Amino acid sequence: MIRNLTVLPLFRAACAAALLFALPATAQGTPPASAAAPQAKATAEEAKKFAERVNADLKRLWTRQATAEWIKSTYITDDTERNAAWVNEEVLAYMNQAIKDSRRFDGLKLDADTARTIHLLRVSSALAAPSDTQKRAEVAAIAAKLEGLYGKGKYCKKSKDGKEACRDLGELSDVLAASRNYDELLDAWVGWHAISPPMRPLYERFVTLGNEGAKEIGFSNIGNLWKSAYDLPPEQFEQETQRLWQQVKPLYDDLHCYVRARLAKHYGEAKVPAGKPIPAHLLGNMWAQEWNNIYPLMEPFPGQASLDVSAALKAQNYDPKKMVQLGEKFFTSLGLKPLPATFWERSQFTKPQDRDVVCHASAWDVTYENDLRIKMCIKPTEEDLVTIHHELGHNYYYTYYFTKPALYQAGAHDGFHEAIGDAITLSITPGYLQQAGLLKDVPKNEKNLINLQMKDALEKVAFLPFGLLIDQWRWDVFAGKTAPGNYNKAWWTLREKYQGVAAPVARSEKDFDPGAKYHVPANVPYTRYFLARILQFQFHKALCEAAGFKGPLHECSVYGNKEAGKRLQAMLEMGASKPWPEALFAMTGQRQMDATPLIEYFGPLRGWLQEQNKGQRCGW
Ligand code: X8Z
Ligand code: ZN
Repeated sequence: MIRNLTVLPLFRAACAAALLFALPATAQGTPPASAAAPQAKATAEEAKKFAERVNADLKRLWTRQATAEWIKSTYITDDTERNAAWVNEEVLAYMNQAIKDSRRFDGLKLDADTARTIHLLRVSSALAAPSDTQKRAEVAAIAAKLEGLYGKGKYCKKSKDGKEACRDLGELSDVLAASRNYDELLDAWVGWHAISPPMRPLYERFVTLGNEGAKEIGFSNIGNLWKSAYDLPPEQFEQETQRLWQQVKPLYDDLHCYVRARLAKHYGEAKVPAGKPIPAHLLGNMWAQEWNNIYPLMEPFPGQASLDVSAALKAQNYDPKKMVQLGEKFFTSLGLKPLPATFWERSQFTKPQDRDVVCHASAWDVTYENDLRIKMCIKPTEEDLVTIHHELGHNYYYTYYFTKPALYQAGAHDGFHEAIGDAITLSITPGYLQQAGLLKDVPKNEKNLINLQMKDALEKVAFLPFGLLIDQWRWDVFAGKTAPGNYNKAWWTLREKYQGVAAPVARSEKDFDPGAKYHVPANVPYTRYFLARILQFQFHKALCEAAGFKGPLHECSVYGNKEAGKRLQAMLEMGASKPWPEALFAMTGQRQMDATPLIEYFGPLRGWLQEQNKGQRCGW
């Protein structure tokens, strides 16, 4: 379910079925308005009514969709998959028809809300389906199947005693995070990447059918539909992403150079050669997207105060609920409201033992009426504590806009939604953690600062190229620039180009490595996370200013500050009602996304990295 931007697979908003009452006469397989009998000239007044009806229909449909998706994601079976696919079919049918019907109002002078609603209707879904009933059913079934394959993915192998043991993504990720043994890491990496080849033919068909659907509603392909959701022409949006990448690339390059040199010390120059991409399985994460798990190998000044929050969580027997409560406390300290009681009753915090579920974290408002939940498989680690804040950021967006019409129940753009919780985690300073009892005293000195910044950069800066490249790959796939026969090759070309990482063993077109990353089989657009990594620093700076903080950005924590809370709440309440530059302006006083605050935040580390890298052969 992707309503939430966090994870609805198909849609940016959950959806579902009550088509029968849906749109005028046309919903559900009947011919589009343009093909029907000639209609009287449309009026602005009709457009307004149309927009109101669409919002009401979508709220009902999306609630059904989210309900089916929640059940499926927390209990993967053939039945729950089929059930979700059915509902998705209905939503897809509704969307296709409603968008076509909205064309009647093209060229009319509409009031701002009606115009925005119609625009959002056209771009708010991450998938479009053809109006052909069979094809629509097929694309919905494929979508459910793809996510199911991912959710059920396991790596099984026989041990020496002949017994077969299987490990899921959580267990394999633990190996990637903790092991420092090259071959053991390789085994876990290769094992997980064996789940996705069966997805390949499904994905290929998914692309064909999705593109057909996109064309019917006026987009050249699904990638262009996605790129059109940023209040900019799609080409200009693409340029924006490149502009932002150019702002941060030099910092990424410095980090990459340092990390590679340190890895070479541990694994040997032969395995990690200078001037070459880093093998993708050595960076502490299945996709090499965030590198904080290898902090112990990277620690600039060993022997300083411990920054090991995971150890503290374990030592203090933090259970998942207590971790979520700690997250909630940050938000309420800003003066935001507590989570509703139903959140605690309905969320999935831990992995059920008796069934397959989608463990990939997500946040939901199932009924679009403050029915907030998170779905996670929480472990007592710092990584999961950060993810909890991320998910709660989504929930706090939901809770402040749920009274708005359905199409306004979304972020200013999807990157905003992803950035809220992350902006809050930037306030999780050692001082805050100390007060929460999760760190001992971390004296303020240069060494501790560089250690801390290294840890942050391994998470935040390392992610940037990965956040960008997933959709570079999909945009090209949807546009037909990357043919199915080149899916895997194109993937590794981009991973090398942007991240400077390489596949650790030879890959071929028998593999389908993009499918081993959740958002590809789940069809969740990914550029949002790239934008969020940048926006969160802009938000953090704005919140710090609202709080009256004076001092370097990396020292600021807005914990407990009601002024910062007010500033945040004002933006959350806007939902998607205004083009995003206005929401950004309300929060930061700027109308452009800008990576300067990110660069500013990492100022101290940057200088230190450049010193370390002197004489190194950087780049790849
Ligand atoms: O998918 C997520 C969230 C849910 S919206 C857990 N994230 C991306 C990922 O895991 O790949 C957050 C960071 C990037
Ligand atoms: Zn998210």
